[in-house]
Amino acid sequence: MTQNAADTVSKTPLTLLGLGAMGTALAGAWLAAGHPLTVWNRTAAKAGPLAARGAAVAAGAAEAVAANRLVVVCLLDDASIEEALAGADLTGKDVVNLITGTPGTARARAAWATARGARYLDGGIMAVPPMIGIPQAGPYVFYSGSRDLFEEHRATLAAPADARYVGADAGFAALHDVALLSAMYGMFGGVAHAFALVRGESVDPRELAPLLSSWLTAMAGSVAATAEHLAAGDYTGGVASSLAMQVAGVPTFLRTAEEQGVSAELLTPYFDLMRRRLAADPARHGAEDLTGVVDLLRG
Ligand code: FVH
Repeated sequence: MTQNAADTVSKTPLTLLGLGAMGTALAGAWLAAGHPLTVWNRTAAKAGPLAARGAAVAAGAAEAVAANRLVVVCLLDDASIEEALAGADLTGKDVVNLITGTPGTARARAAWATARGARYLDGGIMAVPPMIGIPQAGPYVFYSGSRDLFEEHRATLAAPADARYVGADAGFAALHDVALLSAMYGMFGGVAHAFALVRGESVDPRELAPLLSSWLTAMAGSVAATAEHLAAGDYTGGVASSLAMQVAGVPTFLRTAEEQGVSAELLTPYFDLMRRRLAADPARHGAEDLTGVVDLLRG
């Protein structure tokens, strides 16, 4: 991903709006890869270290947008885009929006940019700032929207993190991003419950940690099994742990939480869904795995 600054002449120049934690990391990666870079940030002082590394610093967002055709936006949220770009001329620009937002927000922002004469690509960053520019850390960004924009700027976009195009619907990058992050928060919830169970006992959390990590890694295989079941429309193939067996075990989890003085509030919504699925048709659903919960969530 990183290349010598000597390559600068052949590299696409670009503008980056927003120098928070993520914007600063992105800027560093583009500079390291030799891209001429113009930056703007509401709090101007944050641009100082990047200026010292060769970035041009614009006095305002409109000036920064005017500097280059490719304009990457990494501000806090959609409202900050509205505010920052209110006076900018987007005619003929290629706007890449990297804020974390909803699919609906992305689609609306795509329509907004298109109406102002720009091509639009939305991005969902699957990385935290220290991973940016470090390929071995596995950073990548989901992109959706204008395929022409993506193909034209693919190499530039891939300098900080691998670039993965997921469709012409501008909302799809956000959809993929939020889907993955939602699963992550479910995992965080389970981990918090596990640590709460052992807290106060003579169990060192540092000894539980590797056990938790390896168990969660082993259980990650269930993701592919769920996908296969959803694709097949049959949730009973190759089931090792039936819904009936797992629902029978629910009281054990609830009683253990009670014995340990731990609130089960992170687990009970999921257990309730498991029970509802089983109750709807015990004979049929009892032989399934947990995939049926997906159907209940869709309503
Ligand atoms: N950091 C992370 O771990 C995650 C990783 C995944 C992607 N997210 C999203 O990336 C967007 C930017 O995140 P960030 O980490 O850079 O966020 P901050 O460090 O808080 O910086 C926010 C920047 O936005 C500027 N800003 C805020 N409001 C306005 C406004 N009304 N007008 C103009 N600029 C605004 C702020 O400027 P300043 O406070 O320095 O003046 C920062 O440049 C975000 O969508 C994450 O969800 C990050």
